[in-house]
Amino acid sequence: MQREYVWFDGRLVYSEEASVSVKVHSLHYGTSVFEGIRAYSNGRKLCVFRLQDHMKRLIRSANMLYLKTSYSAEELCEATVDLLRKNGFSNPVYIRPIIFVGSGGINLDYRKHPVHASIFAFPFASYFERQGLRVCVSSWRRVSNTSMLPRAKASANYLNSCIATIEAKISGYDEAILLDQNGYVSEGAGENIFMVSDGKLVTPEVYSSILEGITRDTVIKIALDKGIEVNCRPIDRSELYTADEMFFTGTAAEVEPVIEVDGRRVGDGKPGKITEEIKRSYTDVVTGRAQKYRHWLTEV
Ligand code: PY5
Repeated sequence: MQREYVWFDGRLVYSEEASVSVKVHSLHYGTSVFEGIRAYSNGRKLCVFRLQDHMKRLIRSANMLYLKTSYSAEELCEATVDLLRKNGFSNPVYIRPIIFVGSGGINLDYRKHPVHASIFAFPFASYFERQGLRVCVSSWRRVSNTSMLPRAKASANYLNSCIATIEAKISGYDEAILLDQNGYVSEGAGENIFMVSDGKLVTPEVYSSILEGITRDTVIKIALDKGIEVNCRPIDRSELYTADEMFFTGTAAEVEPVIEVDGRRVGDGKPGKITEEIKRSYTDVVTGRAQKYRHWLTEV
């Protein structure tokens, strides 16, 4: 078996060599930021989808948390391509870059602590175990701007996502939808959410404490290309129960239909037509079949 490589602080090393101490600050306080990126085959080569946009968001997340990394977005993009070349993974691949605070004591002000960066990748097909999800509105609210930084893809935010996911699964659902502090729909535990109502797409605006998803942005552009109107606005919980169609978007989740919310069927309880159409177009875009969006692909 071929040994797996990981990019760690500027070098490609064997996976087992990329290890850290139990003293690292990020293990104790969640002081890290990360990204989730995918690469798909275009039939000839593996292509990373919107690599630059993901790495820019990573650096923005780091800056929001006073995390000073010595690597630029461009350097991290190059490192990703090197890593994928070195590993020679089969299609599709999930890529996980992380910037984290290292060892330096238990003080909460970590600005003088060392900061590490790493990227690993692995073959990864679907995030959800089944197609067409049964979901619930969580009893937990999405982290808000009054206490955290929802815009940052910060590891600490994910404890909020984890507890909501586990609560939903214990109750027999596939995924949780979190409301924002004002009671409006925010997003899934690890995805953005869209509804289809009267042929239009509706998705929460950025002010509902969402992570501004790159898949969300991709889907909005795909919908507008098709002449489908997109409204970004607050969504009431009860509106979820009247939607014709619903789906999640995310790098891991891709475009995933939701067929039931809180025990109520969405539309006729099957993945909707517009959802399926957008899902097909999304696959075309990420696999290089859509000429217009080839600039989003980085060939490995
Ligand atoms: N909202 C949250 C809370 C997320 O975790 C994600 C992505 C998104 C929205 C969608 O963002 P994007 O479209 O830019 O991926 N979640 C990660 C992912 O890789 C981690 C999931 C466990 O999809």
